[in-house]
Amino acid sequence: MTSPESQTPSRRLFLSTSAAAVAGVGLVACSDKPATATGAASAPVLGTTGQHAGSAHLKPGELDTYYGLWSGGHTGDVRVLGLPSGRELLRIPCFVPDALVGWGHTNESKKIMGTKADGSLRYTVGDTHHVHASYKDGNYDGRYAWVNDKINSRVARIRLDYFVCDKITKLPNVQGFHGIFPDKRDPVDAAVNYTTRVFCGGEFSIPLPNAPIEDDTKYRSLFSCVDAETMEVRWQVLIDGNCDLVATSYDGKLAAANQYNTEMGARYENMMSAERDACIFYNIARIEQAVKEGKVKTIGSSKVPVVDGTREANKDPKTALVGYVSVPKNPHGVNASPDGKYFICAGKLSPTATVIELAKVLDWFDGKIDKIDDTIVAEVELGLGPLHTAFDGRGNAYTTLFLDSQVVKWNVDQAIAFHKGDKNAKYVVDRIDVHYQPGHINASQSETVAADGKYLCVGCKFSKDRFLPVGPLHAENEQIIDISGEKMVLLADHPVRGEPHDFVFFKRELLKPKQVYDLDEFPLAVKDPKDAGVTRNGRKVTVRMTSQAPAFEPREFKVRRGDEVTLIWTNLDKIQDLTHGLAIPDYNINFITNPLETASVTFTADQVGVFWYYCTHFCHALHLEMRGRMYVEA
Ligand code: RUQ
Ligand code: CUA
Ligand code: CA
Repeated sequence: MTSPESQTPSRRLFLSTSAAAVAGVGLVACSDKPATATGAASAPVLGTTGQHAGSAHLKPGELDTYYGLWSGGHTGDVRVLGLPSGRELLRIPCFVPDALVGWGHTNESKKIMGTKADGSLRYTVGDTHHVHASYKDGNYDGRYAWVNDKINSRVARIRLDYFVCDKITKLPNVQGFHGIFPDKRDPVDAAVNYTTRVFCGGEFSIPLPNAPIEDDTKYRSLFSCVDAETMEVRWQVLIDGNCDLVATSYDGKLAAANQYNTEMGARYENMMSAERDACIFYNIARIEQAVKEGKVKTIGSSKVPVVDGTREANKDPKTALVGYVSVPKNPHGVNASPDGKYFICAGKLSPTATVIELAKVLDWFDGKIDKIDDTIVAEVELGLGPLHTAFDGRGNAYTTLFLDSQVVKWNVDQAIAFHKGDKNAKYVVDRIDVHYQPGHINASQSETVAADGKYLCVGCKFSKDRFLPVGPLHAENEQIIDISGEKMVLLADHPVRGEPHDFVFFKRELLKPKQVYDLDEFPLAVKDPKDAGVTRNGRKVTVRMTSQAPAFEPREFKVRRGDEVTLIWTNLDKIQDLTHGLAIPDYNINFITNPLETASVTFTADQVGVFWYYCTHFCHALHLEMRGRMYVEA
């Protein structure tokens, strides 16, 4: 570890277990820095430097130039933001029911979310952390995005043509599914230049198969590979330590996860007892070969093939499926530089960032390098509590400093030169105060070959005094920073509903969203109002319904008490923005259909009377008049 006086204040000490225990509060809470920062950092405000890429303020009617995908945290959704304005455009429900669209209420969404034998939802809570999109030729291709659910170890796929979740997969034998990243191309077939796999890191170690065993030395974690198309789990790797964040290389050959718990401790004191932890590298082609050759086992009732990635089984680099690179104490975050050369692990409990050269990692797997730690080309001090890193495509990295409430901009080549011994190499370029305690960070197009170095978004975990107080629960503060010049310029604060976590943002041209559905997307579509009506099969009744503003078809229908009613509804309005809602009073039913969308609900007609079903989504001058009667006869 190197520590130049000129680049980092002397108070930046390596946090030992005892020091951190004493100052434990500093690791979880925040300093009481006032809004007007008096620290050493320069924090120019828009307009004072005149070197900004643009304003975060758009004129009425002006469109944003970037799409942003934000994970919603324990609201279980993904949000779509326009950047640089920071305006929220949509929430895409995934793991948690949503009242606006009826997610978790319609039969179609329940099927995606997963149900119990009685038809009710298996899970109604979620915890999304990381959202990443599919790649082609090193840039986003607008097909899919994926997001993790930490609580129940599920991965959701979002179709980026309709901005909807279309599949959810549960990872077997995994608890605390944290990091997720799609591959960027195939490791062997050069023709497959797009995402075909999604890698998922298991954070918590558990007995495998799970059983109430107290001896934590028997616990292990799994790293999982999910097929991007079928969403089936292809294989898993049993590892020592745990997985935190995940990164993938541009050639498809490597994936990595930082490990903060190489100690495999069950309590935090034990999790931070070692001075160094690791970044584990996965050799994807070798793992797939081992799976092909059947060098696998299975765990419990799961049929997913599991290969052995423990240290003991991977000592010989020439046959190793994985390699463990040592990095300082409890690292957090691993990010791939857009030039494809490096993965960077931030130190969290160490004030450093570690730069690992991927060509050297491949050399190690080829037996050309003896010690895997010789793949480290820099380990430099940045500040206190480094967490995540973004890139501008001009050789600079931007790392959040959680404890310092700062973003530090540093030059990767200079850091490598400094690490090599050039004490004149100035790698820290700039620092800026953020408000407060930043976690994730990302730059426009950051982890793509097209990193454009224009904007930086910072997810601040504490907003404290930045917004009007609204009681004890604070809005989070997402800040946007102009990084087009030498110095960073803070452009705007955006309050966001808790608790967004990670995000990516990219040029709007990369997406081609459709605003009207295709009727053929839905096998149950009622394509013509003439097909609307009631059919009965014993106590099972099917109501086929269509809508065209301002009327439902049929406008009334009869069922009998005790019938199991399935109502299938197609919105036949094919004009963009013409969404209708369908609510049935006292039956707990309310969902929408967008233009040419079909959705259905199933309920038991258990109350007798007249029930006015009505449109809940403002659609027409006669929106209030858009209603009909359901008669439930005794
Ligand atoms: S981790 S604040 Cu859940 Cu994304 Cu780093
Ligand atoms: Cu249809 Cu309002
Ligand atoms: Ca540790």
